[in-house]
Amino acid sequence: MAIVVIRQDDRIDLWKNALQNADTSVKVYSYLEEHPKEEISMAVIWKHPKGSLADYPNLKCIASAGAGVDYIFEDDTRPKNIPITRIVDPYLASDMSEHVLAVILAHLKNLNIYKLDQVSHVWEPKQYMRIKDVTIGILGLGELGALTASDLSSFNFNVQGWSRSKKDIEGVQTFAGAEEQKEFLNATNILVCLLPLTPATEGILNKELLSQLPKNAFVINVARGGHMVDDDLIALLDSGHLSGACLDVYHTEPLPKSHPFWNHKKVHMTPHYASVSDTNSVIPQIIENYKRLSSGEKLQNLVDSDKGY
Ligand code: NDP
Ligand code: OXD
Repeated sequence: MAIVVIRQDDRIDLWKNALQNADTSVKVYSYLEEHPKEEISMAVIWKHPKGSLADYPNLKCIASAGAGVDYIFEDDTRPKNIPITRIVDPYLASDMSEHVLAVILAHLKNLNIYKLDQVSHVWEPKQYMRIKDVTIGILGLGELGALTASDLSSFNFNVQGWSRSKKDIEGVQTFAGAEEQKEFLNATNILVCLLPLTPATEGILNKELLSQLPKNAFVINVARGGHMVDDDLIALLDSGHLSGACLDVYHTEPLPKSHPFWNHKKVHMTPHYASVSDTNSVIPQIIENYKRLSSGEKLQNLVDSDKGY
């Protein structure tokens, strides 16, 4: 049994070394080096090249190095009947919560607009908003959404959240399912998307949904680019229905230079870095699952393949 790390970014050696150092008795390979493919039982992956998982005849587990697993389901050549695990980690959740708080405060206090004004040497005081006067609506109340919601509530924001099944989170008004979505949207001034990308949520941030937000609502997408219908967002920003958007995720990453988001004054962007798996924090759960795989025990942080998250 052995682990292969498959990812196409510059963190592949960091991940390989962190796994190796966490347990020197485990054999860990980078997919870029010569390695015995039939020995590999676990693939620790992040945005792997499509088709690469099919190279391992004895693969028993696909471990996503992040919380999202949409990119795994997009690969039709993946082995279908083995478990998929994902990252559930306190820092991944608290980093996301901190990011969302920072974006919201920057919006309330016009910091992004002032930065643009500074670049153009413009002195123009603007009305700011108060925490008590805005309602934050969070789409998705899972590991990240639930913590973000309760943290925002502890800062005295009015917070509500929407998910597939009903949740009970102190200080947060919760809504569930299609039938409660309209009420949730109608009362949301700042919408935060923390849904997984699945066939049911793809394109959910479209004209129909975003139009149900009150005028001047602000949209934060920190989930996946595939949730957003980019042209619908731009149309609602241009018509004045939405006051702005802050995006961390995009259909294509890095965002192509020609994309209209780059030059849109109401769009604020970060480069898919709201919250990143910290190897120090997350490697132990992967090694634990590797041991469980070896001894035939139930794995932690399993993905439900029927739901796709
Ligand atoms: P979870 O799986 O823990 O939570 C997902 C939530 O979305 C659940 O509350 C679930 O409802 C809800 N949901 C799923 N499908 C639907 C639907 N069709 N209708 C309504 N609600 C739905 O995910 P995490 O919180 O761990 O992560 C969320 C996403 O955040 C990830 O999938 C990833 O795409 C993104 N992410 C982005 C990062 C970044 O840096 N930008 C970093 C990490 C993650 P229920 O509870 O009822 O099942
Ligand atoms: C994740 C991400 O899903 O970084 O973990 O987007």
